[in-house]
Amino acid sequence: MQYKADNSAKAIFVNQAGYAPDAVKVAVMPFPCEEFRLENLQGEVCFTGKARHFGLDTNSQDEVWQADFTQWNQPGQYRITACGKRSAVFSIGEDVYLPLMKDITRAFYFLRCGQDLLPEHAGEYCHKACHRTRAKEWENHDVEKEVFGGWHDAGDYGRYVTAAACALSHLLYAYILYPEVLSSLEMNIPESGSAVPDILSECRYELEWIIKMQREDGGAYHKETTAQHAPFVMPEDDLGQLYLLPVSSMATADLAAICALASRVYRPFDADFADTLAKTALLSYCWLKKNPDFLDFRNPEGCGTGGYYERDDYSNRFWAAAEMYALTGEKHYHDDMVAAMKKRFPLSQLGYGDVGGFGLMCYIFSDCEKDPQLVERFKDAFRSDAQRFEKLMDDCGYGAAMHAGDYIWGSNMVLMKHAMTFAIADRMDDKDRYLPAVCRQMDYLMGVNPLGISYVTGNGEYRCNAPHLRPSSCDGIDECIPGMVCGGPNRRPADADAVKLIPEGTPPMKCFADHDGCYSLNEITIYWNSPTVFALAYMMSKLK
Ligand code: 9MR
Ligand code: ZN
Repeated sequence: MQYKADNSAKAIFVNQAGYAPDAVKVAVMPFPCEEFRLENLQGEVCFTGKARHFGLDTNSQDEVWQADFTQWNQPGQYRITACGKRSAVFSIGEDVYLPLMKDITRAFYFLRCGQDLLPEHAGEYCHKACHRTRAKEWENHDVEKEVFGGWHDAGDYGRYVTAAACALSHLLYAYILYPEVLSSLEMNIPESGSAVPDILSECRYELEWIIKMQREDGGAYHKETTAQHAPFVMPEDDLGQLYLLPVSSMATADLAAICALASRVYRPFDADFADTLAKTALLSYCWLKKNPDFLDFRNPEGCGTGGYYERDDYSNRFWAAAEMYALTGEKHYHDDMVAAMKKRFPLSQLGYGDVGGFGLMCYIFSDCEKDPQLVERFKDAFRSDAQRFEKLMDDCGYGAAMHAGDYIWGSNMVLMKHAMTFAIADRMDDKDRYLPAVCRQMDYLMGVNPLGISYVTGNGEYRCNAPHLRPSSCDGIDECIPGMVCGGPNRRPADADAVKLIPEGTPPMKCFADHDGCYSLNEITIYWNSPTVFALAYMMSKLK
């Protein structure tokens, strides 16, 4: 299945999810143009403006012109036209981002494992429960455990603790910082209608699974997968033996951290669950204290599923100590946090491979007793990142805060993590300075990019529709499950189809194909959706 986004005649690139009336609005054109027009769907010209010649954009090798129509804030449906070319249709309006938010949060529901997805929630994408058999310890097949549940990680059916903790952290912090957006969000999931916000019910589905990934001694299995990735079959037809792969210190620390954080979040809704989470966090934390050395994870021979390798566990231990301190206020965790920090600083990353930024956020935003100097240091780490990213954005014709080296496997996560950094910097300093920067990162994701493609399935006129996502390749339905954030351009294509499709020398921003074989370009994962939820929640909290 390959979907061709025919944007050749429509080389004016806009955010296809639309613009809030007050948002910055910049369309991009890779052709010379002096004047542009904003037209409604009757073809009436509502606004005209002069295009700005940006010059050569390095990472796309396009010479680009920018059409700024920020001034126009009347609700409606429009296209930008110039020199006989036109953009996709887009809307300006209040709540324009709500359908996108619903889709990118419901994406997690669609990835649920171990449960029937019912037509009333999943529509035509309903399917039977999958992966409910007991998993064997890889190293000792006599030990079996019931560990079903959680979200499929991505286009594959594996479930991985560090990836899960990272996605949950993006989502729970988004909830903590932007409750006005997320607590009332209706997601139409089985738990909808209860007193608990839907987003928290969805996260709980993953948390219940992560708790099961804890071994009796507190260590966390790194992942639960079959030995190799499944062929392209529906999840319920993937009947391979499930394994629990060995404990790692990264998984254990991330499990402690996320359970401690969740314990704080769920306390007002369910004290018993909050207690269970706190107990789980403590047990894993004790394991970390007893096992102070880095316990690495590498795929054992015979196992070919995702590795989620990390070079050390400093950031993970730092995050765990920070969350335990925020949960309990006990000083010894503070000491641990400071000790872990000395091993590597700054720790402002927000991804699965380096989770230090979650520790910084935890300390900055929690109300436990804090060392003011440390708070400033932590804030400065985000502030200096944000300044650096802003410069990258200004140097990019498409407004992406990315340098050439950022176009890696899952580059859209880098983009959304940078959007998160802007949002965090604003929150710390109580300003809206970076609001336009966050909007422009979202614009790139939703179509203001040299391919003119929306990287979110089901959203936008010219959108990705053939991601590497097993159910969508097997379900016989033309339209992909909506709301999935695709990985995006990768200047080092790493799968056979991508190597064939992307000619050598293609500029980084164009190393992409909407083809379900191209897992190094076009897969989806929980932790590419989650920072997008965070960034969009920030935008929705600021823009009416
Ligand atoms: O997101 C991961 C990316 O950063 C790595 O470069 C890549 C190769 O190791 O793996 C990605 O993670 C994949 C995981 O290993 C298995 N599930 C699908 C993930 C997304 O492609
Ligand atoms: Zn499953």
